[in-house]
Amino acid sequence: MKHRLILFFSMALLLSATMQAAGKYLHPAPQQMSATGDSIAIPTDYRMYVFEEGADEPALKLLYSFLPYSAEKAGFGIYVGARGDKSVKKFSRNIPQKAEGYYLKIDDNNIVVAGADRRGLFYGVQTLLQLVENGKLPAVEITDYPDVPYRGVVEGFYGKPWSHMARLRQLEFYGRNKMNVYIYGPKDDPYHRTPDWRIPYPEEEAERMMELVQAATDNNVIFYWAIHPGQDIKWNDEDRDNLLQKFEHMYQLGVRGFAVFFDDISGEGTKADKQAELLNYIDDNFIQTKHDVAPLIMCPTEYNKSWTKLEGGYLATLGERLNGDIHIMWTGDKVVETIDMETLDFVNPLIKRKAFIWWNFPVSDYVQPHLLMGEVYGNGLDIKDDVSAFVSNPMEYAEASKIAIQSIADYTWNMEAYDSRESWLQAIRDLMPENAEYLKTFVSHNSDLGPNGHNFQRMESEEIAPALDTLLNEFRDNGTVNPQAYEQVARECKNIITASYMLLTAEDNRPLAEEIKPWLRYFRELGEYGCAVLDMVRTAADKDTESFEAAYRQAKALRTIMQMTDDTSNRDHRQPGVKCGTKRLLPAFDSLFEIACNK
Ligand code: LOG
Repeated sequence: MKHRLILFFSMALLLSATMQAAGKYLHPAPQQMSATGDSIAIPTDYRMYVFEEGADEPALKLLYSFLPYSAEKAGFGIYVGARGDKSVKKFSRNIPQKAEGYYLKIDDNNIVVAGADRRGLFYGVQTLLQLVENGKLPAVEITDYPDVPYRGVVEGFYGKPWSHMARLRQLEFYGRNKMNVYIYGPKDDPYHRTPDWRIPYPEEEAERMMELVQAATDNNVIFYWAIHPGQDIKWNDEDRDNLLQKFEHMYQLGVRGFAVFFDDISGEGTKADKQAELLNYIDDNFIQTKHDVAPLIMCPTEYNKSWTKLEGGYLATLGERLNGDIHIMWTGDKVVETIDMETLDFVNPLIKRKAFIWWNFPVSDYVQPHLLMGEVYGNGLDIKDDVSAFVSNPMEYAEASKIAIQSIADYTWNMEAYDSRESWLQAIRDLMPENAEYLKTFVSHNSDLGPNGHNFQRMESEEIAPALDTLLNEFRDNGTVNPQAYEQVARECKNIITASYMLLTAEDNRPLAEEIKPWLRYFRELGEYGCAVLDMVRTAADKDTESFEAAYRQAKALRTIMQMTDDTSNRDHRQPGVKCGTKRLLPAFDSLFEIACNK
């Protein structure tokens, strides 16, 4: 009995340790996962049962990049396929009845990756790769599928469109994070919008477009190309054919997903009945006749609740007239707002379908001096059955946007398991594995938007905020310095300085370091300013006039330098400049400066 108990407990310990090992690397979190025993060494001698030898299939390419060799007579079996394939027939009962789902099992004798469809298989292989740790694989059984059918990104911001390289990096990143759509629609691409939407891309751009489509295919992402014709479209046959010709040109380049955006326009183009007529025509005569094209997506002119004029009947007209298979985008109660059941209860009955969420985060085109790299929180965890899609509109800084995008991937895959903080920390580690601590310091103070027209706010500098408050209050009220709070703030200022130069020279993600360079400079100056202000506080409390004078002059000089950096960096924007730590750090330092001067 005693032995059995010991055995039982050690088994239980073992299992929970394996669970942790398995869970640690898995994001998005799988719907169901159980550890079934000890880990196994990655097999070197195995027989691969593949659905189609040599098939040009992303899931197989990914698998072969990791397990290239197959022995005819080996005992260990690797079964790979999707529902209906002979290779995984034995496991068909285990495959979830959900689009893009998969069943994954690893034990002493077999590895099974069985998808509900080809994309599900690809996701199963992605999970398998994520499970690898130090040449081992945990024994697990996973049944997994996404909560939201379409998950991804709409490159739909104003400002400098992403570079070709940035987009290629994004598409690979979406594949790894189980996102399945990328919608191309940068406002500042002239061929996307008025007046050049009618004109085909020049050769060089067309070639790049083809490369993007290929990269999307390799990563199992649907590449959508969006057109934005509303500001000058004429509701006549000529412009209808112009639009179809442009779509045909994009189809020839390999595009198999199409969208039409009518946001941010005025005049004739905003008419719901005309928009619906055009879209149905495109749907009937292009999307449906091609047979290999994804469902049409449209962005309405009234794309959020605050802009909806119910009496005008705009959304109701779209809801009634648009073909049932056309998706309608929605940004929520406002242009920029988190998404909850209430906004869906408002819009879904009007448009007579589930809204396709265009989430305006972390887009920063209306607060360009700020980087939005904080936690992704505030969206309802109960909306999975009421949306057809959830895509993020990012910042023009592609790498910096990945923190939010990764969390949106986690959220849209498995809402119930979503933990904004854990997801954020994991995204930081993934983005800069060797400098994660420094990056965390940086992004902790780069998340709020400052005052803005959409009145959207995010938390910032949460960890240091209590110490800042204590220091400030005691110094203001009693002229005393709280030693613990002082120590904590002083340490944070040093961390800020260290983080800024470590990130400036970081090699584990050069594109990110380049994007955030102006902010890193300002960030270091902010840390230095904080140190000088703390010196002022300490010397003022000690009534050490001479040292106070020196600290005061330094702090003042540093504040001037910060202003100079703000005034000269990041100029090519409608709202130029750089800002960091505007929610808590900078106001606290400025207040301490003022109070110290008056002591
Ligand atoms: C634009 C979008 C822009 C975003 C944030 C939509 C549907 N359209 O107000 O291009 O990036 O807001 O500024 C928008 O959101 N208009």
